[in-house]
Amino acid sequence: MNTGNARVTLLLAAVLLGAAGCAPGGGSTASPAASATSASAATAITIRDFGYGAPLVVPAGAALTVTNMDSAEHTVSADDGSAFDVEVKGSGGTATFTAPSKPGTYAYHCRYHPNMHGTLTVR
Ligand SMILES: [Cu+2]
Repeated sequence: MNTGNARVTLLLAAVLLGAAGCAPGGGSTASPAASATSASAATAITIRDFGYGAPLVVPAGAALTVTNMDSAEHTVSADDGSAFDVEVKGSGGTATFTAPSKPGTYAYHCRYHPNMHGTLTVR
């Protein structure tokens, strides 16, 4: 009888150890780095094929980076003429500007190509 009980105890211990060993492997699914990357991309404008891309929503006073993938030089110029106005050299050139501190929707254009239009929303 004593010997039998000892075998049962050993079996239980083995099962418990096995279950505990499995737990850490099943828990590693989250990847927080992905969300951090998309958050920083929200303050970037990429000009491509004479377009500014999707409308952008940024916090007031955010630092914005503009990258110009076209060969032509472009500008990011607020339609109101004063909120922001930067030139961006072509072929991967970059420029930075500060989003307005006053919340609102700011339409902008390219001074060289008046058919280019974009929208920046400040919250
Ligand atoms: Cu342009």
